[in-house]
Amino acid sequence: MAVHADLRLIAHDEDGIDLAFRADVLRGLGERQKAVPARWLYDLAGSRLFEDITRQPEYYPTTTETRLLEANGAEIGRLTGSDLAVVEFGSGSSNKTPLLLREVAAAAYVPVDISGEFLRQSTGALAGLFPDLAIIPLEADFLRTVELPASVRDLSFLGFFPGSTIGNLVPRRAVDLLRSMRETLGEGSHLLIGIDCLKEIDRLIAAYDDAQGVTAEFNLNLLRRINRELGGDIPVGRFRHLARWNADWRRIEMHLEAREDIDFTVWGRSFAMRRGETIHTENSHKYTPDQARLLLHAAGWTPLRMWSDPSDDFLLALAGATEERSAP
Ligand code: AVJ
Repeated sequence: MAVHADLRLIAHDEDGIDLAFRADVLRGLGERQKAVPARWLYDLAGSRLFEDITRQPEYYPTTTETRLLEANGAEIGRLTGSDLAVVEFGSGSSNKTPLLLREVAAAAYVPVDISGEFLRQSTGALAGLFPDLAIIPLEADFLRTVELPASVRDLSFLGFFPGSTIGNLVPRRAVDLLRSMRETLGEGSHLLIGIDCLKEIDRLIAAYDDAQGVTAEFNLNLLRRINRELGGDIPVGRFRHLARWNADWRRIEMHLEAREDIDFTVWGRSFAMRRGETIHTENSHKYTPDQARLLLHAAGWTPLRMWSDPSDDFLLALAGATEERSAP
């Protein structure tokens, strides 16, 4: 079946500038600890750089999760039943999707991503692989509740949220997001989610500061994007990529550190940074299996089955949106 043409668009003004991007950048650069939300790392160039990261030997999450999907796909298929609409949140390049679609009884596939351009490019290939599947891409910010297309309303929903993207959010927001997914998918639906686990700090740091410098490029690309889309003059070469462990929050943080005192402007506004000062660009929270279970429960998702690799590097959880009963 053909890919739907009518992508829903997010707000752009007449110059094609993403208003939310501009607001987030100007607000974030004005804060004491400068910060830009991680979602803005994923323009077309950033999404491609991220794909490159997943091929770096230090970045274990992608290979580990892929193996878990391959090894347990048949069981996932049995547990999720038939007449499914698979709704993938933050689908990106949809690399892992064929693995899942091969195993579950999907009639429709609804990839939801903030990068419409990337979405269009990657869903084309899937249409070739699964000619009988209805593919309905939605360009949307999945942090909010998404209205699913009317054409899939009679199907059972399986949410797919791989890659440990949930780790980008602080626990409070992670619970908000999982709740809003429950809202989007409804009672009786399932959620298959990948969550990166807490492990030795050295391995975590290496995964976010690879020897090839791909993660550094991915991070620095944000500055290039700001310059290009928001008329900035940030001297990108005077920044360096930092990956650091925040022990209180149990997360890897990515920062862009000024190597010297720097003045720059964005959208006509002036900003100054002292040497050593940073722009915080991403969090990647790490959870133990027990914490992951609690996170799901807190958002109304009942964990049904959890799979992980022998060294517990990564886990894949299948959860159900079951009716909430008040005790006892
Ligand atoms: C796509 C958010 C899961 O946090 O591991 C990888 C993003 N950033 N290397 C992660 C990322 C730097 C990735 N997620």
